[in-house]
Amino acid sequence: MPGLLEGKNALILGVANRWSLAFAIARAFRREGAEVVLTYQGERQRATVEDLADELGAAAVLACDVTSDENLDRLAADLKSSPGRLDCVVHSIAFANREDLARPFLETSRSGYLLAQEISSYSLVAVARAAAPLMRSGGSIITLSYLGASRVVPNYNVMGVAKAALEASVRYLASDLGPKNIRVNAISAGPVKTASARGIKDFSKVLSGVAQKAPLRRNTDPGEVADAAVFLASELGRGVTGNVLFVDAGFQVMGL
Ligand code: NAD
Ligand code: IMJ
Repeated sequence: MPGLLEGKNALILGVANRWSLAFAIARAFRREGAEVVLTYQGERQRATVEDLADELGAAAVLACDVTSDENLDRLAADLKSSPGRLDCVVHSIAFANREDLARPFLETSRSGYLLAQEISSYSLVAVARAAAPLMRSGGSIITLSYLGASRVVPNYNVMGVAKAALEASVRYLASDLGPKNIRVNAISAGPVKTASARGIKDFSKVLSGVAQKAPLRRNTDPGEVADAAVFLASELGRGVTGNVLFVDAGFQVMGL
């Protein structure tokens, strides 16, 4: 049976290691027949991401720190020469200062606020602008969000504000790029134990609390997030843009 993404070229940003949601998405995209290009943030990640790329049969591995316009320009130029056309982009990137995820939100510094916004929200706009000219047959841009965008989640703090801006950016980008048949959506994933969750205060309690309360009475599996990304990247998602799709075992519908 042909895969859902046969003949498509995908750029996936945000693989740090094999627990990254971006890696689960890359695996699902390969399973469905896509060619994938991975990026890594910096030299420290290079060897790990190259190994994971080999394991996947990725077409290329490129460096891209999203805070650098020069890196983004080089990425766009490299992609223009090969594979030449892009159909999907997955943006799976977030960062805030660790101390801003532990003390009251009220204490957030100007620089900490701006850093979280730059890496976790503005970078989607920058990546979309770099990638859109390569999406000549239309395309699908997917980012990862979290419930803390619209509800107060303990310790999520400045990241919640950045995710709110990210979800609003999804809507404005969907409006700008829709006429080119480029769709832009977010997947709001339930908590998953990745590097970005490690060391977060009481994260195990968050996981067990969600599993108790969610309609499906369990946590979110990275493979479920990845399959939703396949849907959004494929022709099956052709009518969906500007949306936030919750893949969270239903947790967000609960009141008490
Ligand atoms: P992860 O740590 O594996 O991924 C985060 C990625 O962001 C890393 O690959 C890191 O290199 C990258 N990154 C940070 N700063 C960067 C920069 N300046 N330039 C380029 N890349 C940079 O963790 P993850 O949980 O897979 O997170 C991926 C996305 O999923 C994030 O947007 C996160 O907010 C979101 N998310 C995670 C969860 C969860 O519980 N793990 C839940 C919902 C949403
Ligand atoms: C992160 C912080 C506080 C509560 C949290 C999280 N909950 C969940 C997360 C309940 C699910 C994970 N998440 C959704 C994120 O987006 C994480 C982003 C993040 C994590 C770190 C940890 C290490 C660091 N900076 C970070 N920046 C962003 O130094």
